Amino acid sequence: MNRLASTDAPRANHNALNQNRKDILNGENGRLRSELVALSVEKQRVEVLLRNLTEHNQQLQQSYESLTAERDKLVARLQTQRSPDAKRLLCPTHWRVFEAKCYFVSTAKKNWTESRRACIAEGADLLIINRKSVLEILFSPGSFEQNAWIGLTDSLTEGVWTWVDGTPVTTTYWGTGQPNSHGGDQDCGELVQSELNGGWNDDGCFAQQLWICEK
Ligand SMILES: [Ca+2]
Ligand SMILES: [Ca+2]
Repeated sequence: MNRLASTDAPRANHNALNQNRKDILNGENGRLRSELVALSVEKQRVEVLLRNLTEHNQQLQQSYESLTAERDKLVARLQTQRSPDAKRLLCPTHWRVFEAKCYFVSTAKKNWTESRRACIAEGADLLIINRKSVLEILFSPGSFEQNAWIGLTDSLTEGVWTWVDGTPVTTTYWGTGQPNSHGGDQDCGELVQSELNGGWNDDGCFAQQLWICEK
């Protein structure tokens, strides 16, 4: 009996070991299955998220393209409005167009204050020359046969010249020896006729001259 018992003992141990291993494997299998189910659920969730993000991305792309097209249209419209041809239509008859602004040179003569009033009545003001191109191309020295008032004055403070819109005068085109406040009573600026080599002169505001409006 003892001999038999000693023979069966290893087999019993072996069976117990096998059972134990089976239990462990079953347990591991169950855990892996649960993990697989959880991963499948997570995969579906990520796929839905990816689909939503793709749709959102497409919507953003469409918005971007539509905004870009809208911007291009607005830029094109702005350029049309600024083009000389478009602006010409907006300037009154007998006004000249230059760099998207309207200019008027009178044929009548008035003093400086009355000249300015005439410009304002047209929704304009006396010419301000703060762009080199305006003086050098549009009203170049030598292009005038008669003097013409511009929006330049030192009537507020003698010797301090300002434009009619209140801006200081930075670049100047005074003729030789000007401004000289001749006779102590020259507070208004004019473009000088070509025979006198052009440029600017300070003149008595009461003088009757042509005038130039700008708007
Ligand atoms: Ca003066
Ligand atoms: Ca003068």
